[in-house]
Amino acid sequence: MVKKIGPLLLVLMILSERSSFAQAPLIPRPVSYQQQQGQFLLNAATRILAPAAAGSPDLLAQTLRDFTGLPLAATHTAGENEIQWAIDPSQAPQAEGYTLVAGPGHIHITGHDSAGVFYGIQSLIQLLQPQPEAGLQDTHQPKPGFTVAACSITDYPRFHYRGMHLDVSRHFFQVSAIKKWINVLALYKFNTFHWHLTDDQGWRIEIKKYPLLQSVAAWRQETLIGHKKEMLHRFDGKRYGGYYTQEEVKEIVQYAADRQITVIPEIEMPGHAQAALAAYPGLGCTDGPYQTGTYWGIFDDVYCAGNDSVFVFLQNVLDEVMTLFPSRSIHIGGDECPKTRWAACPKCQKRIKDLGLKDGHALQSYFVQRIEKYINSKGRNIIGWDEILEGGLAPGATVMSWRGEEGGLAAAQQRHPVIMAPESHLYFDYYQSLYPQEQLAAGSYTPLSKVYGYEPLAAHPDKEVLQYISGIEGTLWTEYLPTVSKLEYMLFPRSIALAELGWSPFAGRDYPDFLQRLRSQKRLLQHLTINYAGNFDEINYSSRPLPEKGKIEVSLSGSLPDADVRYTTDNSTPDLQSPLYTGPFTIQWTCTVKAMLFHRQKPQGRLFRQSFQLHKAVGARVTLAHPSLGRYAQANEILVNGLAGTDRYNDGQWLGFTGTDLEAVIDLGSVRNIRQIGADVLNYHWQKMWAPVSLRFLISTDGVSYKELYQQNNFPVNGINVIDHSFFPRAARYVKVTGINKGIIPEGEYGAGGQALLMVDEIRVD
Ligand code: TNX
Repeated sequence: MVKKIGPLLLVLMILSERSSFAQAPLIPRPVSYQQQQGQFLLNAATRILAPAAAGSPDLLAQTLRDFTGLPLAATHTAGENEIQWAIDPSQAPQAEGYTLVAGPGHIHITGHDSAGVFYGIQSLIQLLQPQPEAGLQDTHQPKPGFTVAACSITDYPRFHYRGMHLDVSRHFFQVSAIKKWINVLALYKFNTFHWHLTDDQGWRIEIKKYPLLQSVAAWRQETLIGHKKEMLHRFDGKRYGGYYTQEEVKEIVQYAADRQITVIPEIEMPGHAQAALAAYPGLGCTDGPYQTGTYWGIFDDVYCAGNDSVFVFLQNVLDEVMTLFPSRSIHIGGDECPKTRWAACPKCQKRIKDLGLKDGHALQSYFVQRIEKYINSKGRNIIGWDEILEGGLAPGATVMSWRGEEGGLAAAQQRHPVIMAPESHLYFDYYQSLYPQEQLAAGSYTPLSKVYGYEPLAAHPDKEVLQYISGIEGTLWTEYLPTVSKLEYMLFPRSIALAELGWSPFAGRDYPDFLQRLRSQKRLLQHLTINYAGNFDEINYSSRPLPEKGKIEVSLSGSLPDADVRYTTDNSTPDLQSPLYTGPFTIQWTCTVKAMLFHRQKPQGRLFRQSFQLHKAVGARVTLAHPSLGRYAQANEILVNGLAGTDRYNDGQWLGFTGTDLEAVIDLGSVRNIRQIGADVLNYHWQKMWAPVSLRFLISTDGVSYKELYQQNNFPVNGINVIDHSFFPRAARYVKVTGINKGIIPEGEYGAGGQALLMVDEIRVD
């Protein structure tokens, strides 16, 4: 056939083929998008033709009116300049799926169901391009209208559970803020809102039977200032709280349902219950008094598992909750429940004895199963954090895997539905940038690219197991997010990346392409007054030591198209006169690289800064007696790469040792004169990271007999301990650094009884 086509036609075909590859600026990326000739013009004369059966047509039409500011009158007859929608499962065969055809004069949206129609309209909103001089923002000007490039879309979701979680206990958000949140979730085709309503620091849902939940548990005396890791704790002295009335809850549930979102309530148990205990001390193991939590963490005071009136209380609470929330699933928490009080509680011990249970963990499982039976008896299922798996569950229970993916996989193997919400990739309370300018966050580092790179179905090779993974969820814990604007900053754009993971086929996943579409959505986010983090195009770097020369090669990169990077190494702030970055450059002494993006000669975003330490061990060979394993395993050489680990402890610079000691030997290559030695170790007990019991530095010229140079046994800093020791010059080729692991985490500390992590970085020799 190709032979018959003339060359000109072939060129035309290739061109049109190309344009059919052009991406729509849609997020999530649709299953298929074909661009066509022409465009639809949406203006004041455009009408809407929609049967009443296709969802709530008024709401859909109103959504379009709100976005465009155009009247968009309803019509009942087919004609020109119309947007039409309908439900037709034969045209859009997948649940929640839709087709959208836009051409000059008409837009047709066909949904498999009302959700499909709704999602077609969300796509249409994203496709609207304001005509010149009409901004979505300027509401006072008459609107000339919008264009939609002619196209044909077929679309449906990859996962049927696409969730976002919000903690309203640690900080409380008004109904209006929740509605705004739901609007944006809907725009990105999420279908589940997991509402974390109770925790130690506040009970946020009205329960009519228990008025003290409103007057006591909904309030705390004051709130911690700064990060929980900071010792001593400081407080703001201000009473804080609030709760949603049942009327407000109903309003939110309906508001979400209208937007195809199921709200799943979470009532935490048996742990994270201190606020409830403050109101009703009889629910605890001791008689209290308790007070609503004023700082963050895990509290020993939990619901008593030996006291039947606790179950009566929870069942009564759940009765009211189930009346308010029609969701099939009710989240009962189940995470982070210390067994300390149970161990000392006669009632709990009696229960253990009477039922022949093994220990506190079995008691937790008894607790969860008893509640599960109750919820099942009401025709509902439970969801719980992965701890609920320990001890066995009824078949319908869904496991939400947050401590990595292992819990989820174990649950899937037992044929439980699983939602992947691994803390490593989908916790949006973590930092999204390594720049020191970021505002306080919970810890750790989860950039947009890492979220986008998450693949829930890569967790296991067996398709049988994978079929139980029903979806994914991002979580937003709000310890450090007191305002809507900070909440949004953490959520966007990471939740938008998550939306694509949940909806779009894996095959087309492409980060640069996603970034391109994301940039084109900035206007929409601004229109919605979302305070998104615009730092995803910031400068990144990589570096590698050039050992022979005692130098480090530095590469800079930025994803912003058509932008220049200019940099300095003399501590000055880069300007238009500073060297233009054109490729990797070398540095040969300790310095800070500063860099700035310039777009059309104007600086963009924040100043990039990275310090490099050029010492004698940079690039040297490192041998470890015991390998670093697990989450903080890295190449040995990061110990001597000239870069120091930061307080974002998963920045890739720290080398972690669990269950073993540190014993590193650094070979300088030849005998050198040295007079200074050092290393960094991390004390973050709230992350199970413990400085070594002792750290020793030894030197040798032959690698056989070593002499001790320095030993340190005390690391007082809560955070990064910098050890530097100077001495009269000595000859050495080998430097040995040993650190004795703390071993088992002591009682009363986070992770007590488990293995401590010894975290070490940059070993400096000079
Ligand atoms: C762990 S994730 C928690 C929450 C905290 C969060 C902070 C989970 C089930 N429990 O209580 O808010 O870490 O990142």
